[in-house]
Amino acid sequence: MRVLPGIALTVLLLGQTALAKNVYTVAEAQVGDDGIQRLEMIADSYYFEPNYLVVKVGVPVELTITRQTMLVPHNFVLHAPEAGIDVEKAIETDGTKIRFTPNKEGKYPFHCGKKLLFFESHQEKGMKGILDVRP
Ligand SMILES: [Cu+2]
Repeated sequence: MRVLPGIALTVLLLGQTALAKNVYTVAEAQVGDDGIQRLEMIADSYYFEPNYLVVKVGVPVELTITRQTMLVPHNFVLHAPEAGIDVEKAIETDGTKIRFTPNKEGKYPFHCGKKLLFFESHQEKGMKGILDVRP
């Protein structure tokens, strides 16, 4: 009977490894009638979904991120001042809106900056993604 907890732990670890793989889910923003391109993203433990966001350069972006976890805090960090983006904001369960206008094409990584004590950071667990600014 003492083997069983070991098996359960192994399955759990395998599950976390699978989540941490670099698998991208792509979402491309659509520009609304008001000239704003909108995207929605979920923040869960420990990933963003979608995690590859495609936006147009020079058009205001409104990104709504919703946290799926009640107890685990998450945030959104994207420092790309060269592209006019410099964001570090806590993500709430009722949806946090992040607004910026990307002014330079390129691929800019974002991540969750949270970390609990001596554990791996959320970013190391797979909580990261790419903002792809296109013409
Ligand atoms: Cu996080």
